Amino acid sequence: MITRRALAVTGGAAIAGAGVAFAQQHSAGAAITAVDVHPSDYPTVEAVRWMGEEIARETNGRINFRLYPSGQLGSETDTVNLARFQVLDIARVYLGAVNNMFPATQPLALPYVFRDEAHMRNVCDGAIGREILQTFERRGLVGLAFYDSGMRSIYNARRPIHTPDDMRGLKVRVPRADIFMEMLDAMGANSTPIPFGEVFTGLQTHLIDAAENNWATFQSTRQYEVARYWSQTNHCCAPEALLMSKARYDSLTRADQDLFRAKATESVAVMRGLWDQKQATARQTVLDAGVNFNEADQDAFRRAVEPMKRRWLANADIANTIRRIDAHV
Ligand code: BDP
Repeated sequence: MITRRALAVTGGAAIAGAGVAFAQQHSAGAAITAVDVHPSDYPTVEAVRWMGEEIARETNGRINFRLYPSGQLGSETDTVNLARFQVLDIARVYLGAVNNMFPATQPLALPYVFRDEAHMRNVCDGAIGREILQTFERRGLVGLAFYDSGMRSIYNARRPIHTPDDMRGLKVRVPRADIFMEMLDAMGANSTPIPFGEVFTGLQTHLIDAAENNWATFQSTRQYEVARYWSQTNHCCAPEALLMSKARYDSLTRADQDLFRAKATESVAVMRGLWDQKQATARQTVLDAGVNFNEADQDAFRRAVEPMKRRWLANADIANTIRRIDAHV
């Protein structure tokens, strides 16, 4: 059993040390290690579990998945690196965690890029999605699929947010990515990048006042118990990424590689079915628990982030992808 302590990954040296410890156990079997920060019953974890069961069935048990949910093996940034160096095999992470390292993912994380969730799904399923997934191979990963992450909105422990003016002085937790920091700063807040696993305590101890995420995460982390105001901004619809260690992928036979790709692609539909249910039930649970809900002035938020968006669009590659996304059904 790999413990969180054994993999206490806080920096390069620690990652290397953890890598040795993990690789020793890892080499013993043909198990595929898959990690996620979410708990066992979250749609992303369920979808990877489904993928593993399918692959075990198709290979008559020759390949099995071992899941490490709930961030047991570290933060998303850590696990992306652990996968790159084949210490673990599959990391399901939010796009924010890879945004700085893989610039091709940046257009998907900019604010107000997708018209709605259907638009995001279509873009991810099409040529744009495929091209972006391919770029992970430049740095030791194979991009297997994009999963849904819904629309993100802002929640906080102090007051309803209607316009960016209401954001003044709020310390808002963001994923550690330049786009997210600039986005929340442009909305008038003080962006504070801290790891996902520390958000609940951060809100509880008032280290931060607010965070931004989707309904499913707000509910499953119980952050709604400490942040009682949800303000619907729908500012970001970046997807989740399902990534595999390229070294591990390359070590598979051609037939197994095809099987992994096929089952990962099929798992997207499984994930989306679970996701639609989870979003609806999570929202209801949170509202039933008395969280104050309000629609924010989304036009005001769009205007606030326009200058920061324009700066990113000065990059010709990003501008080109955004044009293609706009024109996409
Ligand atoms: C959630 C993603 C999770 C991220 C988290 C975050 O599913 O992978 O770690 O957001 O904000 O929606 O860091």
